[in-house]
Amino acid sequence: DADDQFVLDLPKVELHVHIEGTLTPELRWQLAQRNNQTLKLERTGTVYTSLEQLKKSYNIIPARPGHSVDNAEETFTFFEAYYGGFEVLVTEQDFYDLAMNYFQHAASMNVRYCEPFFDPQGHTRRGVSWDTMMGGFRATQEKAGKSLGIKSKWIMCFLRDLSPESAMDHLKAVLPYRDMVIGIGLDSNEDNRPPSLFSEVFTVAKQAGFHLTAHCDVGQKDTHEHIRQVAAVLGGSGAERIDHGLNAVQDQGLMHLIKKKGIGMTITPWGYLRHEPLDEIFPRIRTLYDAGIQIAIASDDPAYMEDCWILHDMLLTKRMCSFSNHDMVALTRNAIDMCWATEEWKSEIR
Ligand code: ES4
Ligand code: ZN
Repeated sequence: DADDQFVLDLPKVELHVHIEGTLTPELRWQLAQRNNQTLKLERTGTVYTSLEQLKKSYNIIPARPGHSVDNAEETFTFFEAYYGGFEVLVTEQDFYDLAMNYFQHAASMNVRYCEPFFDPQGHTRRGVSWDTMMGGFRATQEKAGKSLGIKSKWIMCFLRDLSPESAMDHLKAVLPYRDMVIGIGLDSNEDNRPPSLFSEVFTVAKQAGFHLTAHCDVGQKDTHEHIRQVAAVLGGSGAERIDHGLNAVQDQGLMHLIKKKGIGMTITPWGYLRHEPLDEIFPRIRTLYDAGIQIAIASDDPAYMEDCWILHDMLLTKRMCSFSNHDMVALTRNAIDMCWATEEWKSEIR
């Protein structure tokens, strides 16, 4: 309807999307064919012999309401599915195609600037070279800038379930590509992996001029302490953004800290429904917004989230938070304010 069209037409900035999380089953199938790879589920040895079968593996557990998962043999946890997908990314062309598929989707939703995450450790540990990975990303970035009108900068994430030493090695290795990379993030499995384990490498990254952010997902153990560390410790005095951090609403001290420091939060609503019901999620988003904290709506891992991209997340948020068109403009402005583009780029979007 007209309101949906209004949201579609908004010039968007996307600040929380994992490029590897945009690998659709169709593209994964195509890349596997091109690379002569057999697609299989390592845990059970199941071989995927058709695209239809592969698509079922995107039904990840725990299931959402209305998305039943009845055969655990053929289903993944999110991390199994996500890292399983990495295997088809081998050549520079694969990285180009992955990113171009995202940029095309993004352009169709009127995304004008984005800061996609990438997980280099998930590639270097399979023997992929930096030049392969970054060469593909660079070519896409240039092409998307020219032919799709989307500007971008990359955010390199450290896998927090790997060591801080590995993170430091990757920070050093990305320096030759630093014109492409604007920031450093922290993702992967948060269990027993507090951000403070990575304080040193984040401090070095900040000194090297990178912007900083880190994930504090919903439904995580110790989430309030993790949020506090991102807000107050990383980089010496805290990161500029928090990815997710929705549980801050339960802690007045954290709310105050985030507001006072002007920390922006990226919010990916569709993903949260895997952890908690609608009526837990949306009132919290509304609380952050009403408290005047900067939040930006984004998509996280669209290929693994029922093919829901930033537009769907925005429409869902609008409906469930009862946001007006005016509020949706304000959310879009937040994303522009929170992004790490130059003032010149920002003013082109505003
Ligand atoms: C992620 Cl949903 C989620 N959580 C943590 N790390 C991630 N990397 C990509 N998607
Ligand atoms: Zn994420």
